[in-house]
Formats: sequence, C-alpha cells, structure tokens
Amino acid sequence: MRTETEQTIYLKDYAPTPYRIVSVELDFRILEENTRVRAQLAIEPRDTTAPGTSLVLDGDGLSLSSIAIDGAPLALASYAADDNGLTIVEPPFRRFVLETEVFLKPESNTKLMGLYRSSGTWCTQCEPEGFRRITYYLDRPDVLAPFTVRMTAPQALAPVLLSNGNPIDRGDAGDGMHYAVWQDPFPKPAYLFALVAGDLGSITDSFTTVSGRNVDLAIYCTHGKEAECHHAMDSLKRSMAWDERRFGREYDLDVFNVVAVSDFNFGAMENKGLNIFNDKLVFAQPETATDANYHSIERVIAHEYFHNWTGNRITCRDWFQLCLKEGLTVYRDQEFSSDEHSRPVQRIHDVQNLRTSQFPEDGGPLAHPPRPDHYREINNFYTTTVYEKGAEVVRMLATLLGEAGFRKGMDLYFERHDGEATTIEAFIKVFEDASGRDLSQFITWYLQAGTPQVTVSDSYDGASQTYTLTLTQTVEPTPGEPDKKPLLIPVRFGLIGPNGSPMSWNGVSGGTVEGDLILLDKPSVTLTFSGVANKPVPSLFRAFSAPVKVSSNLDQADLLFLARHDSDPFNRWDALQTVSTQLIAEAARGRRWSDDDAHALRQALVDTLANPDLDAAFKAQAIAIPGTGMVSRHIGKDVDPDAVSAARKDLVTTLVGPIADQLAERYAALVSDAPYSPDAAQAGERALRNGLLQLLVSGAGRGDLAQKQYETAGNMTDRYAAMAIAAQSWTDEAPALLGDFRTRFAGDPLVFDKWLTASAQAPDDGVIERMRAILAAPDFPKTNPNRLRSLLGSFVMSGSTQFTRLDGAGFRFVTEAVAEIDKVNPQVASRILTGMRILPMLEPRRREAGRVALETLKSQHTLSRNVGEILDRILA
Ligand code: 0A1
Ligand code: ZN
Repeated sequence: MRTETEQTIYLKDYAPTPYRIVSVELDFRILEENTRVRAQLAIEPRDTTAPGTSLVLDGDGLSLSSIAIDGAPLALASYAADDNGLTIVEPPFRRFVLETEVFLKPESNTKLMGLYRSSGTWCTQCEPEGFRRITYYLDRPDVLAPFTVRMTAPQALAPVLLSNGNPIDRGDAGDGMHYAVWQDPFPKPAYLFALVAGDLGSITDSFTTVSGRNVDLAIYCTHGKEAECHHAMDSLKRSMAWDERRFGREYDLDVFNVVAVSDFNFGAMENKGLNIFNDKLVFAQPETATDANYHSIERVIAHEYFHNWTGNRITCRDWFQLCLKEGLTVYRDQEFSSDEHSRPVQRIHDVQNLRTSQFPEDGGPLAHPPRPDHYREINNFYTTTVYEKGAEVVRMLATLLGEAGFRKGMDLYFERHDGEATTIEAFIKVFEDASGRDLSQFITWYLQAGTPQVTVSDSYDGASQTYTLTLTQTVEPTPGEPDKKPLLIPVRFGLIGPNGSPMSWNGVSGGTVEGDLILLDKPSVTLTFSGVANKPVPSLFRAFSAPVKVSSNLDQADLLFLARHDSDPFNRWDALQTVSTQLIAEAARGRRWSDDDAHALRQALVDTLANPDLDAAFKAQAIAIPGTGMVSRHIGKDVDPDAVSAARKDLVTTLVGPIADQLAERYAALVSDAPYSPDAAQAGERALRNGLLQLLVSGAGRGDLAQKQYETAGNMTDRYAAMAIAAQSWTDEAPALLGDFRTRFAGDPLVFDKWLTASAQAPDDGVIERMRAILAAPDFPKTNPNRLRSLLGSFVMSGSTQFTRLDGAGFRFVTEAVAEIDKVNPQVASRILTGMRILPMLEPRRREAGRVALETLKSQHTLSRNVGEILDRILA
C-alpha cells in the first residue's frame, strides 16, 4: 500500500516567504463540544514581492467557516481552502488584516499535535508543524510575529487560562464563561505558541533577576500533585541563576509558567514563557520517583528554560537548522548538570547515552548529519544525532576555543542574532569572528553523517628518547554519502609514565599540538615527541574530547594501567569498559578469555571499589559491565545477540564468582537509613549499592538479595532497581516481584510505566506473549505515549534478545503494534519503529526475519508519512 506522501523537502530550496506576518491576534472560544478559533493576522508583502503573488498559508485538517480581509468577507473566487492550507489568490499589495474562523475538535485529536485534551485539560503542542492544525498560518520558524491571545472558556471546567508572554486582562464573560488575555511582546515563530485551559492546581515562587526584576514562577498540575512539583521548581530557580552566571542570560518576561500534562509526544516544550511538560518530567517524590527521574527532571527543566535564549530569542531559519537550538541547548543543560553535580560522572553518563543511542543511529540505515539537507517528515528528525551529537559538536568548539574564547563567541552570537531566525553557518561565523580562527573544516561536523573511527598506534625509541604517535581517521559511508571528508578532531591527551605520573616532553613535530590538545585535521597525523624519558602509555580523547570510536594498539595491561593511573576519570572508566567489551566480544566469537585476563580485570574492579579517592557514583559507573547491545554494536556485523548475551553472562559470572562474598559485604555495608534526598552523594551511594546488586544477582545467583531489597526498600530507586535487576536476570523471584509492584502501585500511571519497562526487559521466552496480553487488556491506555513507549520503546531499545529472536516473533510483535499505533499517533509509532534500525548488523537469518516483518507492515497497511519514511530508510 501507499504511504501518505513521499514528497521530499530540500534545504537547497529554502526561500523566504513572499509575505510577512506583522502581528497576530487570536481569539479562542473553548467549549466542551468544540473550540472556535478566530485569527486576525496583519500581513504585508516583502519589498521583493511581485504584485499579484498568491498568499499560501499552511493548514492541516482545518475547515474554514469564515474569511475576511480588512473586515470585508472574501468572494469565493478569491481564495481556495483544502486539507493542506489556504491560498488567497490576489491579496492587497499593502498591509492588510486577514481574518479567519475555524472550529476544532480537540477531544478527538489523538496525534497530540495542535490543540488537544489531556485528562480534560486543553493544551497545545506546535513544534514543529502543529500550529497549522489550529489556524491557517505561515507555519515555519522564519516567520516571527508578536502575539496577543484572548481565550474564553467555561469557568468551571477551565478556571486556569494561560498563554505566552504576560497576562494583561481577565474577567467574567457571562453565562458561566470567563476570559483571559495574554500578550507576548517578543516576536516569535508559531511553533512557540502555547495555550492551556483547565482545572489545575499549582505551586508558585519567584525569582529576582540579576538586574533586580521580579519574575513570578508557577508550576501547574493535576490537583493533588502540587507537593510533587517542588523539585522541578527548585531546578528552575537554579537554572535561571546559572544562565545568568555562566552565559550572562537574564529572563525577559514578568512570568514563567510550567504546566505538567499526562499526554505528550516528547519530554517537554519550550513555548515562550509557558513551558509544557510531560508530567513524568515534573512529578517527583521519593516513594514513586527514582534518582534517575529526579536527575532527568532537573535536566529537562533546565533544557527548556535555556531555550528561552537558545531557541526562542534566537531561533532557527528552517527545520534543517534544528540542531542550532537543540545541540546548543543540550550542551548548555549538560554543562548545568556538570556544574551542579560531579563533572566526570555527568560526562560518563552523557557519553554512555551517546554511545548507546546516537552511535547506533549514526552507524545504521537512519544515519544523517546533525544538520540534514533533506527530509520527508520533519518529526522524524528530532533525533539523538540532532540533539546529542549536536551537543558534542558544540562541546568540541568549546574545547578548541577554550572557555573564555567560547564565551566570547556566545556573547557575540546573542548580540548579533537576538530576535532572528538563523543558521548553523551564522553560528560558526560568530566563533570565527570572535576568535580569528578559520573554522571552515570544523563545520563539516554538522554536514556529514557517521561516527569517525580513529586508529591509534605508537612506538617508543629508548635510545633517542622519542615517542611516536600515529592517529588515523576514517568514516564509513552512510546512506547517500559515499565519500567522507576528514574532520577537525580535537584530541585531548596526556602521556603517563611507568610509575603512573604524567610525563613531559621537550618538543613535538609532525602536527599541531596546542597544550594538551592534538588537532587531528588530516586523514592521518604522526607526531614525534622528543625528550621522553621512558616508554609512556598514552591517554587519548580525555573527557571524550570528540564523538569518535577509537581502536588502538594498547593491550589489556595498558588499559588496566590507565584504569588505575589516569588523572582523567573519564578515561579510567573508559579503559575498564573497553577491556570488558573486548573480552565479551571475543568470547561471543568463540575465543574465550584466559584465566589471567579475567583475573586482571577482576583485580582492577576490586581495586577501583576499594580506592578511597573515588566517589561512589563513579565507582558505580566503573563496575558496570557493558550491556549486550553495547557489545553487539562493538562487534558491528553478523551479530548473534544470543551469543553475546551468553558471553556477557559468562564474563559476569567469572568475574563475580571468586569475590561474591566480598561484594555482598560491601553491598550490605552500604545500607543507609538516612531520610531520602536526591543529592549527588546519596544518589551515588544508591547507584553503587544497586550496581553491586546487579553483579551479585546476574553473576552469583543472589536473587534472594534482590527480593529482600525489594521488600525493605524505603524509596523507589531501591525498590525499582531490585525489581528490574530480578526481571533482567529472570530470577525465580522475578514474577512475584513484578506482580507485587503492579498491585502495590496500582492507580499511579507513572509507576505503571516503570512496571511496563521492567516487564519488557525480561529475557524469558514468555515475554512477547505477556506483552501482547498487556496491550490487549481493555483498560490499557492505548493513546498515551508514555505507556506505549515504556512497553515498546524499552523492548526495542534495551538490547533485549527477545526482540531479536531468531524466529522473528519479536520483530513481528513490534511491527504489528506499530501498525495499530500509527492509526492513533504516527509520531509515537515511527519512534518505536526506529528500533528496527538494528537489522543490518545482525546475522543473516535474523536480518531476513526482520526484513520480512517490515515488508509485511509496508504491504498490509496504509501508513503515515512518519512511519513510511522510517520504514523505507531501514529497508533501503
Ligand atoms: N523542542 C523540544 C522538543 C519537542 C519536539 C517536538 C514535540 O512535539 C512533537 C515536543 C517537544 C525540546 O527540545 O525539548
Ligand atoms: Zn530542546
């Protein structure tokens, strides 16, 4: 069957609109049955526009009930409206006001784009192309206008009426109705528009900006949830202060509102002055939220707040430039988290996320550059490449320019582009102008897909005391990009001497070295260091200075030496990960480790655990054995996930067996009866304790410990960890723990999500049948994105060996579910389908089973553009 449309949009076709929208007045009349939207758009032609040029406005599924220009109704012949928009054939060749009226049915909007209802609350989502589902408009990010919004609604159903900007009026409208008027003085693109009308509770606070202005803060939520919003409020105030300190950015309106809703396609949205959040990223209390939840809430509150400058005050010219706002804002939220907590632990966390989600995207059929140059469905480009790789590219810029140089460039960016919709080229230019540096090679990071592979070899000549280091870069072809250009790769490094201390050198030749930074700017660079007293071990890509894969001639002994001695905590962690990954990968290919290798790794883990200079959060990361998915990707092709999973289990058992008692003692010693706090110290201890539990359950059969922890846990972090660990190892106790968890928290949808996630990760052969039953249950909320993602998203993304089953049952289950979900919510469906990108790296029989499932999906259903595009790219 056909997909909706296969039209491709190209960056090269960008052209400004022939008409500008000068100002916008919206009038919403919200009733149970429908919502009437009247728009008054002041519009004028640009200087370059020829008289007679049609005005083409976007619209999606709207039906026009009246239309007028400057108060006079339009004759039928002078406009045409269809499902995709409204064309005014010969608009006046001067400024005029276009008035339209449409009626919406938010109740039946299951796509959750435009105006919809979530648990009774009217709310909106307009990025990227949702505004056209509310009114006819030039719905693209380079059309900026000030908005005034009037809304009238039943007082009883919607006592709270919110929109962007500052509130300027409110009052009674008779007949049980009331109204509010909001005005946003900052010109903005329509994707930043928002409206909320509902019966909501709230908590309030205030923030005094650096120049002494008062900002009223509020977080709105379902009644009864107010007490769970304080962590979000605290995070907001810290974000506001941090942006002033670190980037000199002050908030610009009198109010800042956050609203938590239960049905949301993404994490949250940075609408000007009115951020709308998925409620899972607002609500937190120790009994129902984990440390990871607390951390995500803080990060996403910060992320959306930071968008006020990087995204809202300066926005994107077109959607190809999405990473202009997203990569930069993720970089800013990562820096915020680093400054607020532990920098190395945050860095490891972010890199782990990059490696488990972005590297597979960049190395598979869905690879695209951070700044793509074509798309069919823009919603499919809210990807980890745009967000997380985009952040890495900004981080490299900061590494190359240094903290002060980077800040100078950012200051110039805000000064030069405030109020504009701009491009990646303009972003790079500010750093060139501020630093005087040529960044023409650097910009390739934005334009080219694929993870570079850097190969390292070294040699030492004792007689001449010279050390030679060769770094070579290659990038494998990605879809549509057969030839790759060499990138400018910053390699932060150090040399470590035999006693574990840093080594110096007298001189270096053969390439550019700036302090502790090697600039790898050619396909290959060979550096010769002179005056090196002993053979060093190189520590490269410190703090993960570039998003690359590294293969080196360092052996296990060198890596474990780094794990003990490197002054860079990231590389200490990374060395341990590399050793485990290599051992598992080799064993999966039939070459099991030697006793000596296992012993040396075990000893390094034991010593790391015992090291008093390392904190608990770091130790938790250091003792974690890479997952099946991670090792499978390291192998890269013809992967048999069952073999990888078996090898991994074997390694964990081998490592843990001889030290199980010692680990159990440490585990027991970490119990604390201090009242729960999400702070870094406590969260770190819990992470370490749960890391030990993971080793003991999967490596020493200690399911009993998981059961006991589950039963005695005083907070959700420990209770969830115990259940999830038991489920992942499918211990004897696991089914009972899952059962208890489900009933204990019945009625709490966000905790139900945790149960769905843990259930989907069970490795036993019954898991698919159980998931089918969960989905088929009459009370399963089939339209809620969080529920669907918790079950199916976890199944496809967590490296489950049931998803990649040899008989294809996992693939069929997913493609059948995607076909159903696509009818309700194409964005959620296509995101789940991206899990199938794994196919090309699997061994032939699994690959074929997956292909058949995809072909069946394609031939038996009419698919949305969202799902159609992902499917075609995976099958290509
Ligand atoms: N700009 C938001 C992301 C976002 C994108 C699409 C959405 O709905 C389809 C919602 C939010 C952010 O970066 O947080
Ligand atoms: Zn964002």
